[in-house]
This record gives sequence, structure tokens and C-alpha cells, in this order.
Amino acid sequence: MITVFGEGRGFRVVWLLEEMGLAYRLRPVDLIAGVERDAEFLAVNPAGFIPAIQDGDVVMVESIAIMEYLMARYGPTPLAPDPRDPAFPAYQQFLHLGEAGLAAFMYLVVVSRNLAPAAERDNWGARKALKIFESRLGLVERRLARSPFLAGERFTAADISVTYALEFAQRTGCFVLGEAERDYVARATRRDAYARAMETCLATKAWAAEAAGR
Ligand SMILES: N[C@@H](CCC(=O)N[C@@H](CS)C(=O)NCC(=O)O)C(=O)O
Repeated sequence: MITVFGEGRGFRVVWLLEEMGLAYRLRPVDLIAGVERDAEFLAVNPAGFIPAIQDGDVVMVESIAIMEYLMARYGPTPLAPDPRDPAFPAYQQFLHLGEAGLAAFMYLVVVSRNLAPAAERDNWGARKALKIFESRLGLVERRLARSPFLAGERFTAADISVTYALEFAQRTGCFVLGEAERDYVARATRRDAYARAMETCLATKAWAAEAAGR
């Protein structure tokens, strides 16, 4: 049985597991309370960030790497086009851009605006991170002008990666998505596996409801 530690970007992993129909359990990790006394989690990821997975003897961190592991280990799956498929380069690029180009930079904006001491909230690093997020988002917009999903006509794990980043940006109130991105998020999340992942990830579900009501 695969154990997923923590929501946040762990939502990507849970969504993927639901798409693939694999058995798993979600083990909540409370970052707000602090992980210092969570010995079971720290034994899995001594660096203390989420998500992490444990699958037998395998322990991994980094949501995109975890997704690639699960698809390679338990696939093949239509979520990951074959490397010889013409959809593969765009798939591979946007799978990684969702974290390395979008969520990681937006995370710096979010923690600066919400967690930093008042005098440090508006800082050069956070402003630069927002600009980088916007420039990478331009690549997503260009791609979506040509196809409904990032790898082409079919939904793939690249859409899980980028959709998470866009929902993260929107729910934190740090970015307002344009119409094309909102339509895309609606298209990508109109899936049974997404709904099941939401029922599992109760903190994410509560956060989405709170953001929608703002
Ligand atoms: N690139 C990593 C980012 C992981 C990350 O920053 N997670 C956040 C919450 S979603 C976290 O644990 N932050 C607390 C910390 O880094 O100490 C991934 O995609 O898994």
C-alpha cells in the first residue's frame, strides 16, 4: 500500500493515484502546527516538507518525481505519453514547468505575502518571483490557444501538474487567472478522479471551499 504524506502538492500525487486506480492512504501532515514532534513523518522526510511517499522500501519526495515514479512503476498509463509519441515533448516540458516554473515561484509569493514579518512582505524577491510566474504562465496560455490540454487533445499528468499550480495561485488570492486559464482549470478538473481526490484531501477541500466563498 502506498502512503502519501501531506496534502499541499501532495494533492497532485493523490489525483494521479486516483486516475491510475491504485490503492493508497493519505497520512496528513500538519505544517501549520509544525512537524518537529511528528517523528513518524520526519523519519520518512527528515527535511520536513511535503509531500513524501512510502511504497514498500521506496521513500521519495518532490511531487513531480513521485508522479514520474508512480507512472513508470505502475504504468503504462495514458497520463504519460510514450517518448516516441509526438505529444511527449510538450507533456514532459509542462509536467516540469508546473512545479519548476509555476508553483515553486508562486510559493515564494504566497509565503512572503502571508507568513513574512509585515515589513518584509513586499520584497524584491517576491516581486521577481511573481514576474517569473507570469512569464511562464504565458507559455501555458500560448499552448492552450492551440489545444485543450497541454500535451494536445488528451489529458495527461502535465495537466495535473499545471492545474495544481494555477489553483494554488488562485486560492491563495495572490493571482487572478484569466478567462482562458479558468476555462482550462474547469476542463481539467471535470473528472471523477479529481472529485475523489478532493474527497480524500479534506484540508484541500476545505481550503477550496473557503477560497470560493471569498
Ligand atoms: N518542489 C517540491 C515543493 C515542496 C514544498 O515546498 N512543499 C511545501 C508545502 S506544499 C512545504 O512543505 N513547505 C514547508 C517547507 O518547505 O519547509 C514538490 O513539488 O514537492
